[in-house]
Amino acid sequence: MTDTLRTPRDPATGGLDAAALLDAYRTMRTIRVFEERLHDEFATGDIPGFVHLYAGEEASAAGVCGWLDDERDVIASTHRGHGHCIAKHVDVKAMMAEIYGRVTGSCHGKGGSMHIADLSRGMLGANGIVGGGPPLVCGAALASKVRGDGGVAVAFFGDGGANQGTTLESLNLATVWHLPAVFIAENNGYAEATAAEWSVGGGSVAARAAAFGMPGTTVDGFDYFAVREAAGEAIERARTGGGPSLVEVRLTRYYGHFEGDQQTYRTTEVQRARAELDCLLRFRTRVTAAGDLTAAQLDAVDAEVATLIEEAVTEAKAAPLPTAADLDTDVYVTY
Ligand SMILES: Cc1ncc(C[n+]2csc(CCOP(=O)(O)OP(=O)(O)O)c2C)c(N)n1
Ligand SMILES: [Mg+2]
Repeated sequence: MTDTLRTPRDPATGGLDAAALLDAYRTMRTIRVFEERLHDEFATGDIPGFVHLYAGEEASAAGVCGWLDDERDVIASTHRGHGHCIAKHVDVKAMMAEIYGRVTGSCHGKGGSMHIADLSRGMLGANGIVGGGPPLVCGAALASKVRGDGGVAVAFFGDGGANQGTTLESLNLATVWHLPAVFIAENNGYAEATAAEWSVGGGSVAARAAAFGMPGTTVDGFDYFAVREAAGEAIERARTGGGPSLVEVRLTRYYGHFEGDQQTYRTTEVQRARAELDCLLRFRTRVTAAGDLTAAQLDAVDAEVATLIEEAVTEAKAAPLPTAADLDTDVYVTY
């Protein structure tokens, strides 16, 4: 039960081979470009509903989900869910179409940004209810435990979500039921405009783990390798019957709480984070300095991702909207 800032065991590149490193970079880069493009597209007025961007936080989704498989492991996400979806292999074009409200979307255009879900990838859903994910994860983890399939369920939530009763009840239940669950608190310093420094009693989400009898740790969320190591320990513990863990990932969101947020509550922190801490830049520096990947290999991923996102937007805009006849479908699950 520690609350120390972790550094990776292997100071270079986490012991990953070139293919795994490229995969991790591709995930983070896809999230970044997806979000930056959405930032631009939202400003045109073509996207319905609310959009909360995850840019800046990529190392968390990639560092955690890199340990999970699509069949037996599940995640529950938040209102800021695009990064989690991409890292859990939800189809990027279907996500874009969903955000545009098109029938080709992950949920046939009926969910939008905050309700993207894909059970075939173990993605239980983004969630408009702050603190809504942790109880779902307790249920999913219990199901895995009963089935004995070795599956792990992971809940992502924010510093604001960490103060919700549902999250604290879930931490308790996960311990009492000794569940294969992992709780990832993404502390980006704010819940809407409210500073975590003010609203998180005790100052540390990770320290709360001790009250529920589970390990808690805090990790630098700009460092992909540090997140990967901390999450790997927690996921391994869950998978091998060791019960739940809590990992607090400290990071910064690059855009406002929602698209349109004037951000009057902060000044230079984003500029500093982008220039000095950025997870993609740090990853690039680390892997090229270690000689594990070349700049050309990373540039090739950048080009591949740029094409994917361009196609995703073009195809989403060209896809049809749901019709009135679609209103009655997908409302209830039929067994
Ligand atoms: C139960 C509930 N209460 C309040 C809200 C309004 N709300 C939406 S996002 C948000 C802040 C969440 O902050 P945090 O959990 O830190 O996530 P972040 O936005 O920083 O990723 C609030 C209060 C909500 N959606 N659901
Ligand atoms: Mg927050």
